[in-house]
Amino acid sequence: MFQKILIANRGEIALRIIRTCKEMGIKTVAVYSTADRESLHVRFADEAVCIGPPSSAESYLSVPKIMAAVEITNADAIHPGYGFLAENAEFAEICTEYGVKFIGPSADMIRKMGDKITAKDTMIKANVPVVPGSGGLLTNTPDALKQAEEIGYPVILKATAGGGGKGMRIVWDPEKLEGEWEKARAEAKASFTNDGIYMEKFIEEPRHIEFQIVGDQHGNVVHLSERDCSIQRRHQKLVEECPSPFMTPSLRKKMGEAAIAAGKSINYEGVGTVEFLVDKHRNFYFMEMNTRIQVEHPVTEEVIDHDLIKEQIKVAAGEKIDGKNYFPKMHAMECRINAEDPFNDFRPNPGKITSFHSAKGQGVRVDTHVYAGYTVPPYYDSMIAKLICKAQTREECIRKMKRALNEFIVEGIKTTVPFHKQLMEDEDFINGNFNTGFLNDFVLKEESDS
Ligand code: MV4
Repeated sequence: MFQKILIANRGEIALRIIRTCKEMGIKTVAVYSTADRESLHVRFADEAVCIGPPSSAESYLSVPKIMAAVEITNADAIHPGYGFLAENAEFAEICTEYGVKFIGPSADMIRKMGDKITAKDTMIKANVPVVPGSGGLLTNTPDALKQAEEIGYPVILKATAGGGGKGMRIVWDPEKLEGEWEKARAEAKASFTNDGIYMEKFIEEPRHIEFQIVGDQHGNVVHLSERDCSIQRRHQKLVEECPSPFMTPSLRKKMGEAAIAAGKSINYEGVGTVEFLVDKHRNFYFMEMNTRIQVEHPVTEEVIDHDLIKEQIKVAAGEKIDGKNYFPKMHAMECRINAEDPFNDFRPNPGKITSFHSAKGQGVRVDTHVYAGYTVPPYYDSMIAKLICKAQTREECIRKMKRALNEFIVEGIKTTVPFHKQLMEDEDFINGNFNTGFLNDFVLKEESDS
């Protein structure tokens, strides 16, 4: 087992990782930018190293600075968390060259899933259903028009280097194809420096359902059931839950098998997430695979009663997993509390938190790095807390979430709490009647002062 883990991240996830390390008897090293001096991850780690100014590029994304911190503290493993360097294949490679274990899959696995055309080809070979489409890169307009004709409109153009919605364009008729491809290419070039675009059938009103998987170094891959992440806005998830209200035992069996096949096809090591689009007929299609721990991992932890960070560290150290799939014993739901103004287009709203009272009580979990007096810096993402509730049924879980949201008090900055309160009262949400388009039509009511 590792002696000392350096956490190459900040915020709630850094704290989350430190907690598990302590329980496992592993020493921890925090790294921080000058904007994060007062952060709890810095206080709770055994050691902390300042790695630069607020800008991510010069701190949390700086490989030389992180490797220097490894050098001076003698850490034998690096946990990348999510975001920042978590899916950077070059970083994983450099860790290996340095003789420090990157807690996650190999550079090769990250690369295979990072390029979306390669990922799709890999899934086709593994018999995992993918969205109908040509698969290959678009090369010229006549050929693109021919492909679209074969697939049938509407089609969607996606960047092969993309993911998470960047560089996507929907095309409804042939006249628009050339222009939209042009725009997709420009967007992809600016975001990823790779302007490769591919085409697939546009699935209308899909649900986003993802499967948590774990693979060990001995070739075992299991799934830990699904999370429904359909409640999102501009590709930012706001609520995730397990079980999905749309799930059935037979669909879970089929999707779980597909997720395992996806993992096995690349000999996957670590925790990972296989994302699927699910249409109204319960056809499912591989969308992408995330080769990291995700923000919403607590939803799975609560329903299966296991620590996923601990599993991640154990498989990174070479331990075998037990080879069983896990199924939800409870219902769990997570609301992301962001420092954003939901009444003003979810504009980021950093600043000083003057008072903070977390929700508490049976079945309530809050993962957060903030406290009264903490200043949310403007440089990083705006999530300040994750409120996770669990109960025997979805109905009870929503009741508990409403109760917890009502006692969750954050003053000094605006947050997404009022949005979540209204969502929990929405009839379609309560009935599980939603897809990824749900928030496009969701109208927030102005708050009364009562
Ligand atoms: C799609 C799609 C419909 N059809 N692909 C969005 C993020 C990126 N991972 C892929 N995404 C989508 N791909 C086909 N062929 C609809 C989306 C999509 C979406 C997917 C999951 C969650 C929210 C979404 C919101 C809009 C569009």
